[in-house]
Amino acid sequence: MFLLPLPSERTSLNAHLRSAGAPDALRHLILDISRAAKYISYAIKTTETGLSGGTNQSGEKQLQLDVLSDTIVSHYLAESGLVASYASEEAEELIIFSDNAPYTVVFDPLDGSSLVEANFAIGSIFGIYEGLDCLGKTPREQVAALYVIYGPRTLLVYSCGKGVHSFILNDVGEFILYQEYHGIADTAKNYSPGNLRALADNPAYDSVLHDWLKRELTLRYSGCMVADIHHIIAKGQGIFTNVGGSKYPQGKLRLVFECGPFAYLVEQAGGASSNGNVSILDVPIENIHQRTPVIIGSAHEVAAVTKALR
Ligand code: AFP
Repeated sequence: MFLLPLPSERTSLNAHLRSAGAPDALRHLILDISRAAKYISYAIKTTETGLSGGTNQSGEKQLQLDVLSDTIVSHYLAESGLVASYASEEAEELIIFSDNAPYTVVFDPLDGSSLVEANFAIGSIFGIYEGLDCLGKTPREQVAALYVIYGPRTLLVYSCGKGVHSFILNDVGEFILYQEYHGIADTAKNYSPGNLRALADNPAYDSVLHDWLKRELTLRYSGCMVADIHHIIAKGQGIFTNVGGSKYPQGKLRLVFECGPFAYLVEQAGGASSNGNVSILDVPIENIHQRTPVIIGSAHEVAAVTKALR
């Protein structure tokens, strides 16, 4: 019995990108990234003891999954012929491929990799810029952003500036449309407070947390930014924070690989983002590994938290 919808009865990622008016080169690049994500999804499911590096049951040495994911993405970016350079969370420097390809890709190949052993949801994050580099630009200049969440199901969520849309990986290895035009309400009912170690020396953050507790918002925090922001996008409301304290004065998260792509997606869905002063989308990229405080999600809550943290 054929249980999958026939190809003509569903919208593929390719068809959706086409109907969203993505330029051909950008469409091909996003499709190549989605191919890398399928391999990562497969690697997560099939890797045995090598989740954090080691040897499998046959005694073969395995790469750590985050290193393996980085290698997979790098391979597909090179193969696309569309990438001038890329910046990966796993590499110190920008990697240059060519000076006559149209895009720069920034990515975290496996965010939340420390959670793999616990079998929590993890993900990959991507931002796409035009041109040879992202330095000196701001995340607002991204022409697309996407993430893939590897949970009980594998979903890909993208925006190329015309709303935020999600796709589910089906049994024959194709991403098919799951939901179009995700929206984020102004008011949050869920909260996801990161870097709580900062409470000890950031009294304003401590009072924000107590305000959430007093107002009986619901805690939803997994420790993987992809899963925690996906929760906001899937539920259509929520607030996520990761702000500074003595251990991480700028918070723990990176502007280029994590906060920038998510700010693009969340603002596309009608939410807001802030580094405490301006939208994350307007923070200049001075170095590819720079960290930034981040307050992101439902617009009213982002404004209230930003004010309380000043
Ligand atoms: P790993 O990739 O090392 O697991 O870190 C995940 C992460 O960068 C991000 O996904 C989480 O939001 C953040 O760390 C969790 O940080 P806290 O431990 O400060 O909550």
